[in-house]
Amino acid sequence: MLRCFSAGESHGRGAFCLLDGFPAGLHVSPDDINAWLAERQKGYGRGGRQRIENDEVDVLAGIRGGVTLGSPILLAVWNRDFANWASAMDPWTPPAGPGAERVVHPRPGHADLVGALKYGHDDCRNVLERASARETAARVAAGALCRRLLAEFGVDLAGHVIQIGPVEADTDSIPSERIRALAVESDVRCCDPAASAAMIDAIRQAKRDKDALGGVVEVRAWSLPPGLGSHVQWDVKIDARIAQAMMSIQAVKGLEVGLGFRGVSRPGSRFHDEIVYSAGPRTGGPYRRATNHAGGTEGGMTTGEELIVRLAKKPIATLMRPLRTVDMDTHESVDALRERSDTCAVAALAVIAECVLATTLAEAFIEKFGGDDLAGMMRSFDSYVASVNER
Ligand code: EPS
Repeated sequence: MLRCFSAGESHGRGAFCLLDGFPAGLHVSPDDINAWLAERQKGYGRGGRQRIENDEVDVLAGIRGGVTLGSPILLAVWNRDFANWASAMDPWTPPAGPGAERVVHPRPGHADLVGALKYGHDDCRNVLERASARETAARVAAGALCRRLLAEFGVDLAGHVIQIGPVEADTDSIPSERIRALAVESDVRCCDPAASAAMIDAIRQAKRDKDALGGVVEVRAWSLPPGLGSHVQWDVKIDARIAQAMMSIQAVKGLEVGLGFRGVSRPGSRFHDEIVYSAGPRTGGPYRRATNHAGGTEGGMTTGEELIVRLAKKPIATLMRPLRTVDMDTHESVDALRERSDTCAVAALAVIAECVLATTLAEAFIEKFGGDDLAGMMRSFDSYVASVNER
């Protein structure tokens, strides 16, 4: 069973990830992980923090000589900014120096207030440090390993931005294999150049207005076998697991699989995907769908068609023109804490979502094909795909 947990405070020593249950025998290089850490840091609209950080993975356990051992993999992405916060974040001595003052003006839209109430903190920093989206560096590192694993089975994924603020791109007709190449051309990871330019203008305007923008990201995964996940119990359904993983990404407020909300106005006859037969062999098997409105899942299992998921991200909640909040000491109405922040991080979400989806799919692969070692998984996968193609 693959399990993935992170640890780390935004301005603490680093972002850490423990990946337990990852199979032995996968050859990996530092660049397999660092390339995705670098992609996550890109994107027009990020704040000053990204000029401080230069994320690289440090493997603390579980990989030897460039090969995974089957033992827990512990990954660290050290925070360069920790040097500026060392005394404020020191584990043993009470906070001192820059950043040490108590945060008692919780920011609307953040975890600050509820976290302080729930955990009994009288300094919201004890909450916001962990709630920060810096944590996604750790999950991207783990997801990068998972996507390396999936690549052994021919599975690939691509995430891209389809909306920032009011600006929408039309990318439905772009084949998945082209998405990555087109998205990396754009400073906001959008495949449509005209929309990309308008998105950058919108972010620039939001920054001038001391405001923030959210958006919509789409992730596609392809060359999947049918039957990842299961219909038999609610907690093993693949779409439910994807939804939990995706909704756990900071600031994500909505999720769609396939047509999702956009499909409800259609009658069933124009929603459901007709089944056709097309002799393989093919990883997805010989039974195809004439359309893919379902987005690659039926009954909580992958169908073998492309998996298509969309995520809605709310605007960043730290505003340079702060909203009103309450001073938790005096109960007076005051401006929220104004911290250095990003104007828009939707482009980063495209990379994060890709890596988080890879982790969920790797978990389902390991469950279906056995997770001790890659060679064993491969035998089981080959025999399953062969049997599906004979049906
Ligand atoms: C974040 C606030 C900003 C972001 C940070 C997430 O950090 P800071 O408060 O240090 O300026 O830059 O994201 C990252 C550091 C990152 O690597 O993605 C927040 O409050 O969520």
